[in-house]
Amino acid sequence: MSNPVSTTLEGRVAVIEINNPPVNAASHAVREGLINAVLDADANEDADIIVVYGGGSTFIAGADIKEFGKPPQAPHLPNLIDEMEGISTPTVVALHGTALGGGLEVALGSHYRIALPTAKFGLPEVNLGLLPGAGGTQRLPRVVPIAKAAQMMTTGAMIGAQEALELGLVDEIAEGSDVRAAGIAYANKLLSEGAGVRPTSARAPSPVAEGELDAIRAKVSKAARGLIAPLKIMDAIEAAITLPFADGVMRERALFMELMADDQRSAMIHAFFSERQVGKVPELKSGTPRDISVMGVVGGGTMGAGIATSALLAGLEVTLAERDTDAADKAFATVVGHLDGALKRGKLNQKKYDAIVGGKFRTTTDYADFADVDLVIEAVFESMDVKKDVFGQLDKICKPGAILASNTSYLDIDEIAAMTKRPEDVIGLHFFSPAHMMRLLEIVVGDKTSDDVVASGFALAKKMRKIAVRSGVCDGFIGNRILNTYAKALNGAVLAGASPYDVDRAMENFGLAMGLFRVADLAGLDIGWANRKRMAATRDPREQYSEFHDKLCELGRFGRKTGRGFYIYGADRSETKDQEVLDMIAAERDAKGIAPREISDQEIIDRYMAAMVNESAKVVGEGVALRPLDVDITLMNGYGFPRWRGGPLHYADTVGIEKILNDIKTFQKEDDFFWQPAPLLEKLAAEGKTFSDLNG
Ligand code: 3H9
Repeated sequence: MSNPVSTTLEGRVAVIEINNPPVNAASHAVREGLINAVLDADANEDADIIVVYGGGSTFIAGADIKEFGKPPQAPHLPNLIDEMEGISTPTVVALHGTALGGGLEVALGSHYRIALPTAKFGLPEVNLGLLPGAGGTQRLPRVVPIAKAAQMMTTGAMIGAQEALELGLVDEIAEGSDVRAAGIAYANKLLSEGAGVRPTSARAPSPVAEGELDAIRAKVSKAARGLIAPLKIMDAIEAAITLPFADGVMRERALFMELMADDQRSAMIHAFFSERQVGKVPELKSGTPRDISVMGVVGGGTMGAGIATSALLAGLEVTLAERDTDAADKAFATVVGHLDGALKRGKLNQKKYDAIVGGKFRTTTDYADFADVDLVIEAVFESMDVKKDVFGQLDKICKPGAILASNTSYLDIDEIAAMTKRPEDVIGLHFFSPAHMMRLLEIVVGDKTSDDVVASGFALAKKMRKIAVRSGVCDGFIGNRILNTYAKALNGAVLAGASPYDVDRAMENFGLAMGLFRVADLAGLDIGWANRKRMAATRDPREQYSEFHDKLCELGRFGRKTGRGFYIYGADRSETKDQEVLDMIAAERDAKGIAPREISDQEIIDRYMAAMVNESAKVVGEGVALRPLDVDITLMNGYGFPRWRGGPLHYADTVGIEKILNDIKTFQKEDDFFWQPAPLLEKLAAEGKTFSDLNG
């Protein structure tokens, strides 16, 4: 392999360029090339100072994640950085793009740092279940205040050049956009000032006030929710404060190796690569995205307003239709409310905000205003008849080539498309609520949807900064179909003896932010009720149907919005369990002749996971999801499945497919209609294969 690191001499400055596209990851070849280049420059009598920079669009964006899990090859990054720091020739890094992880650690090991104004810095290892393992946990607390170091490392958040300058993380911000020239100019300036080496490791750690570290640790522990890396990072920071540098580095190493060996690390790296893989779908090779700059939205409820906001934030022009002026005004106010929030959070600047409220966003009561839109998305009531009517009208009004999209979360896109004379232009774009916040977007491809339209959907998702997952047509698509199945399994656990509160506790301890019943209360119990009514006529009589959700709805208990659901909600945002709910469930058990038994939290999770993995395997086996990773991304980004567990199918690989299959067979004894193993699950078990083998 050719050397990705090259050196040129500019006067007395040895200029070292790293060239390992796309992100200059510190692969083995980069590490080897860099250490050789630095040592050669140090030995070169014609070089008085060294500049290191990244070729292309960025400095080093971190260690090469693809090498993780393989036997490590010397030179190792921590040793390389120690050696760089220890040479007698002053070293400058010139930073642009994103100096992340191991890249920022290389910068911290250099004697001086200059950055372009657009450069960003971060130690995002925590997002991969890791800690900065090349001296970062020991050097950063010697440069920036302890609280800032902890925040950067435990959240992985990036900072900009100006903040880095104020913190002393960089010494200067350069003018212009030529990082190489900036590095050389700064090196010459340092030479003229007679600057010498300035090892970070020789500096004292930033001061820490009495009790400060404990307070930070308590905050980090609360936010970690099952993730182990943040607290290990705190251990490493404590070592930076209390131990000599060399001992602190050894402690960092030991903690890093612990995390490296943990399942959380492989789960989060699976999540990282899957997020990049999920957008690679066959239609992108054959299809050409259409230009989408003007969008129509039908319906200004929670979903429609959220979708409109998301499109406006992405720079599109939006016309939203409602049935009358009052509803249109209300939708306008909702969207403006969202935009106000975005303005406050710095997601939108004043100029763009003014342009949006000043005309880029319009409401109407007449579909005729959709005549020139590039894409129109319907977000009306979830009823096939209503949707068919809307699509029939849109077909007549929208210009040729306009994309007609539905935000349905369950209904058959092919049946909707059949209402138009252009089924090839019809697609499902299933946003998640609140649509301007949630990152997931299911792109539902109908039988006749053209490749160009699919490619357009993915391009739109990118513009909106959404994670798009391709789904085939089935009831509920990937996400809601799987949700419905594990909800049935958990309702089954309740009928068998658990309480809804037991289920929520078990799920939350497993890592979800909210259990099934809390989520149902938040979303509104009437949504599931309407859906169950829709399905009632086709429900198999062999299904064990739990009635307690419907009973609550019949009492007008729709969840949070009515103050009562599975929980009772107080005006002070309090939430209490309700004996009435437990009595109602007990009555249902009596009526069904079920003698309740003790259900452990472990059994609740086993049921939840077995049902979820089994349905996921059906979704993959039937081709509704392209690959197991598409399911994992959907559940992690739309249904609160903990990222550090890597999604249900990564989880299945981790605990073993045999274990899942055995659980299904155990539960089958109780209800052999519901618990039928997916053919794909049985096939993988028989062949000794994993879901990961199907990810390609
Ligand atoms: C670390 O440094 C550990 C050390 O502390 C200790 C070591 C001892 N390696 O995201 P994009 C690929 S841990 C390998 O689409 P963007 C990526 O998969 C590391 N590959 O671009 C994709 O490939 P493909 C700490 C990597 O412009 C392509 O590059 N660092 C790596 O939207 C483009 O990526 C991090 O965690 C990598 N490190 O965003 C940073 N990074 O084209 C992780 C990217 O085949 N990276 N690739 O799909 C990022 O956050 C973003 O990629 C970045 C660019 C912001 C850099």
